[in-house]
Amino acid sequence: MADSGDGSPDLVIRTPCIHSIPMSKGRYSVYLKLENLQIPGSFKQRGISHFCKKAVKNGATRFVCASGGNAGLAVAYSAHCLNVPATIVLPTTTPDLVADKVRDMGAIVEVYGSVWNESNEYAQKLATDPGCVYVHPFDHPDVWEGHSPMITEAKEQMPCCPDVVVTSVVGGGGLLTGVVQGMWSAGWKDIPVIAMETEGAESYKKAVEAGKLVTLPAITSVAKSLGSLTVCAASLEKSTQHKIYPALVTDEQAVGACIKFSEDHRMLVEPACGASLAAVYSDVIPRLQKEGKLGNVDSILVIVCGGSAVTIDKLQERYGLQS
Ligand code: PLV
Repeated sequence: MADSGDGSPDLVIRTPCIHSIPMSKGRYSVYLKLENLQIPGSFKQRGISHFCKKAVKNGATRFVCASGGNAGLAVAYSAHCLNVPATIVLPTTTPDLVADKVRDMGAIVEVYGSVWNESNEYAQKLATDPGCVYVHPFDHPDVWEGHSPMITEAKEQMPCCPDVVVTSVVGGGGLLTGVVQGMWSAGWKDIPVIAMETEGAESYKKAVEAGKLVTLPAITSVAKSLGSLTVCAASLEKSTQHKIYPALVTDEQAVGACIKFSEDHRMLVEPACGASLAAVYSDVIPRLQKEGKLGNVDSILVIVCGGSAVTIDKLQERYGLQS
């Protein structure tokens, strides 16, 4: 494994940032930061591996994480590379496919709770032994710090500054927090962010509207990886410091965007990521322009956050939405 320059193994790929010709279609230039190409399948690898490396330096001998799936895969992969055992607690909604992938990476899987928040309470109880470190999938400064270089890399890779950055923030809001931190490091403080959620998982939009954290009664969207009932306080705070526009798409639009993306770019991503792609494939940008939130848009940077809970069959069945 390559060395990251400080003697520790390099667990993160410098992903490509490509100009999408099919998604641009002459309206605006769409650039895609392909975080789906991280080895465990999502952007989570950035923040989680950064957290895990620091924890090992500080004496961690075991990791425990509760995850909707993608954070668990990132912990399992990072732990494997760092030679540390890991236990991943998955909610019952996590598909077997993802549980198997976590096991393949050498981690122990425990299935507990119908929603991430319940799995998380259980994981925190497991992590009380000395040396055992609980890895939070989205609410930790090291996680945000690890996510942020995706933006500074994109700045080096793009021929121009984008007029807007699109990201699927939600779940816990860790990705959004890291993206905004990266934008500040890149000198992109004035560039707005569109924070995409699906209807039924809109814990961020609700929090921004209320000006305080809001706990949803349940996640009713198919975008289960976005499924934290409450976002982290840091992501809400960012909305007071940066132009962040929460926007919603339907499950149908998110799944439709995954299908279109597979045709346009020959890659499979989860509906959690489809929510961001749907910002381009559906009418989110003109809608925000009409509301006076966005000005002229010539170029867009979309964070393709990825996700492993997807198969060709699931996409063909449209995640059961038509039945
Ligand atoms: N996934 C979390 C859910 O936390 C997890 O445990 O894997 N896009 C994808 C593909 C994701 O998997 C997630 C979160 C997000 C976006 C949202 O990221 P966050 O949580 O940092 O806002 C409950």
